[in-house]
Amino acid sequence: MLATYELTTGQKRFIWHHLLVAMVALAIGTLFGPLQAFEHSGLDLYKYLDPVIKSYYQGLTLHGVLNALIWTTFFITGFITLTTIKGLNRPLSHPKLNQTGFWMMVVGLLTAAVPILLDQATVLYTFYPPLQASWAFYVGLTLVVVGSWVEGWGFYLTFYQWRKENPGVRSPFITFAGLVTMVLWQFATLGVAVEILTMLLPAALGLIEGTDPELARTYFWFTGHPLVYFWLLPAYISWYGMLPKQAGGKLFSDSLARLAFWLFLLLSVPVGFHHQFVDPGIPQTWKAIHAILTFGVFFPSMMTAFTVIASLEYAGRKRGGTGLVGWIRALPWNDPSVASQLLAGILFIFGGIGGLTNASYEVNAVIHNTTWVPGHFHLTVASAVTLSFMGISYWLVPHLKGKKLYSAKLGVIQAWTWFIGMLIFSNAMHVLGLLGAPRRTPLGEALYVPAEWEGHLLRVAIGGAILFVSAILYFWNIYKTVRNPETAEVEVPIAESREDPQNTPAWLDSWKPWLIATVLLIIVGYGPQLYFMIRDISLTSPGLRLW
Ligand code: HAS
Ligand code: CU
Repeated sequence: MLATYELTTGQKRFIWHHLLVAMVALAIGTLFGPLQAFEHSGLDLYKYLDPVIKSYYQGLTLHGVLNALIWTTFFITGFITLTTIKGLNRPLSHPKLNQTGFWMMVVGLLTAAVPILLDQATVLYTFYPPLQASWAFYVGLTLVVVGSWVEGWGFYLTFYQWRKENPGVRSPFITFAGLVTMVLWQFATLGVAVEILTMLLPAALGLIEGTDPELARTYFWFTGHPLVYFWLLPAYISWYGMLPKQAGGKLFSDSLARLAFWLFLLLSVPVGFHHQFVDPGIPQTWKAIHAILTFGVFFPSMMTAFTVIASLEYAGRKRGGTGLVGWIRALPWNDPSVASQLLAGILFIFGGIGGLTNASYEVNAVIHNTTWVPGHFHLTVASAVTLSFMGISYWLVPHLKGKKLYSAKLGVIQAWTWFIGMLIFSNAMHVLGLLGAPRRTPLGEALYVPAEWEGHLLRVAIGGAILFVSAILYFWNIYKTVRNPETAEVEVPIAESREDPQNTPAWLDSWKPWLIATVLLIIVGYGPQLYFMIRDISLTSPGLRLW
């Protein structure tokens, strides 16, 4: 189906507001990245920020919450608004509902921001009970999540309306994939919703004596793992559904693309115990089951690597590239959106290999709670995801604002500096992890660190500094684009599939069996263990403020 529907000014403004909040969050959140990196190398700039920012941990909380939770959630809901409207060729069926959801998210963000800035919520983005933040932090984050659900319901209703009018027609891929992402998120966030509403918030309000940290962690990682796919899948929507068009080719296989999305929905929840391999309260059998399922959810990413690279090869050869690698050179590397996403994909190959390492029980024991883990997630959420989102914004911001991108060249330089900075940073973090350096620790404070760490700690700082320069280039380019006097009509790039999507088997475009299977697998994967933990709950760990 051709995307003939043009977004109205109001719709563009609505999506832009999502992006604006996302980018402001990223801009503030990234400020703390280099501060942490420099701290590791012994240069503590935090002391100059006192009394505004009181500690390394307050900075780390801001960094994690703003970058991992806020930048992603706002960007993604905005992006899925676009893929819903553009794919279905129609406006949102209940725009007021979506607007309500958005404003709930904004109010939630502000509510959570106050205690974080006042140093009343220095509990990092994973909450870590029995650490206890101000109630406003939990209320605020709950509102962000519920607001995003409300936006999701708006997408479902729009899709439902389209489906009624178009029985038997394959749903457009970008819309389909956006909806799967939203459904995945709504399943995923049930864990953290229960954690906050039954434990953290009542404890923060003094209604209950304390929390049960083991159960709280289990709820958290119920959400925490699929959360990473909520971040990743919008990048995949672009890699499958847009990048091939930008590169001058077509999507290699519509069926494979849909199958990958279904497998993410099916498998991404019941794997959370791979974050709890060292938790004493989880029986070995359940750890083993989740480890096996983790290897299962690795497959749709392998399928993605295959399908996206095949689509790119098709594009590269069409552009005249020959030989084993000639097609790679023939890709439009001078397009900042394409370059960002290709480089994000390359970094993700290493992030994925690290993920598989983490998932292996024995090796996890070596790297758990070391700097290896932030090394891993900077290649994934901060590269595959964030660099792709930056790449998307190089066409999306011009599209929404009707402006010409200020500088394509600067965008390409930005993508490469992110790539190089991240290679240095994450490699150093991985190596340090293998050498035993703990994560979430102001290493610069340590009186003695092993001599063999020192060179790597310096590389952490160098990588962090390059990333900081890259972030400034990004925001400068976006700022100048928004203010650009030169206008331009920039299209949403939507890739055609090599085959007619109508030939994609109907079971790959049918929600019911996949939703039922997902619910069943969650019940099997979490039900028994949650049952025992809830039966034996002891809300006795008093809330702690260690900062
Ligand atoms: Fe992870 C910890 C396992 C993927 C994020 N992960 C984390 C944490 C975060 C995170 C934030 O099993 C830390 C949480 C905390 O604070 O404690 N992760 C995995 C596995 C995968 C994986 C098996 N993680 C991600 C993604 C993330 C993310 C994606 C964010 C977006 N992770 C773990 C485990 C832990 C963990 C354990 C706990 C560690 C511990 O002990 O605490 C897999 O899904 C990865 C599969 C990926 C691949 C790569 C495929 C490659 C592709 C690129 C193709 C290339 C292209 C470019 C298109 C198999 C698709 C072509 C270019 C040309 C030029 C041609
Ligand atoms: Cu995980």
